[in-house]
Amino acid sequence: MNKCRADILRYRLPFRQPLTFRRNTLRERQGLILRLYCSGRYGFGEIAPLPGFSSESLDQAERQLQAFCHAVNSGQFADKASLEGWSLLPSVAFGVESALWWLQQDSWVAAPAVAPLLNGTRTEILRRLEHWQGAWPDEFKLKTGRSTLAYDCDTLSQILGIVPDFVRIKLDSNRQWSFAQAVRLAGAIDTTRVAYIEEPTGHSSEFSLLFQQTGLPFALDETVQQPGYQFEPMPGLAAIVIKPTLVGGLGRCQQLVSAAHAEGVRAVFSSSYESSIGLHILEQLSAQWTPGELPGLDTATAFVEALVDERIVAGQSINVKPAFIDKTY
Ligand code: OSB
Ligand code: MG
Repeated sequence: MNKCRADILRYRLPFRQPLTFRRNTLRERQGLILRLYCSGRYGFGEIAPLPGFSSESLDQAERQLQAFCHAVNSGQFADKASLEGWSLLPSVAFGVESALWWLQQDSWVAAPAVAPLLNGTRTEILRRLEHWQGAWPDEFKLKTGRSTLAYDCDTLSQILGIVPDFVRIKLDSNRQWSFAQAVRLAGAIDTTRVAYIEEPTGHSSEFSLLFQQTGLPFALDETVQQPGYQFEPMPGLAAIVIKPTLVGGLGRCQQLVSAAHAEGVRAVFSSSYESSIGLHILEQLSAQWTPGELPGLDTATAFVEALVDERIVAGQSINVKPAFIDKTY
């Protein structure tokens, strides 16, 4: 890595509508793009801690990324092994490791199909499904736990009345229900049409009990993003959701994928509302490491515009739209 250069671009990307991530309402997403240039090739990474979900702030991540860039630019960064002593923050580990991984990629595989997010009001969701054009995806994702239980059950059954029989729904409660509410939800819906429910109640120790009592399979999301999480099979565990910006480095993500697959559990990559550069990396990781899986990457439409319009070519540089550049250094 002797002749490498590293620089940073800080972006601000407005959302179409303000989004709330656990008590944090955001009008725009802010993040950093790391650009590495080594032996005539470019590699990119994205570092964008998500307020409410990431433990580190953007400023903390920026300081650590600047130290990394300084090490690269002053020739003190020999190779990937030099990262060992760094104890990088999760978002920085993801950004740095993916930029190094990007440098090794000669071409891209086809982008995966994603599980479309059913967001907006119930009327908007149903109208969208009634006018669905073309092929149906195997799975959709629906957030629950934001309204009453009865309302959520009703929305789900109306959705199931429109989509073909083979389509299954991923539910996501973000730990909103009590155990008793989750049992009632499972009793009121056709659980065979539900692929799984992410984090149904406040305590992950309850999820298997919920499955044993109701047959409703679950997925771990928030649990997986916690620092010390170690994969272990659990009764009813259908999938682990991997958000690399929150989990950290690619090595750790790959270990989680292998550990889950070894036990026949799905591993599903999911976004933390990264820009189109981060999303491109997540699509590639999903297509390459979990082929055939429908990742949770239907988040690009949350933004007014994409950070990048042009096709992303392996090894080549990327023109970020100037309107969204806060600063470069
Ligand atoms: O609850 O899964 C979540 C994005 C950021 C933070 C939390 C979540 C999400 C998503 C991403 O839902 C989209 C998806 O997984 O389909
Ligand atoms: Mg989730």
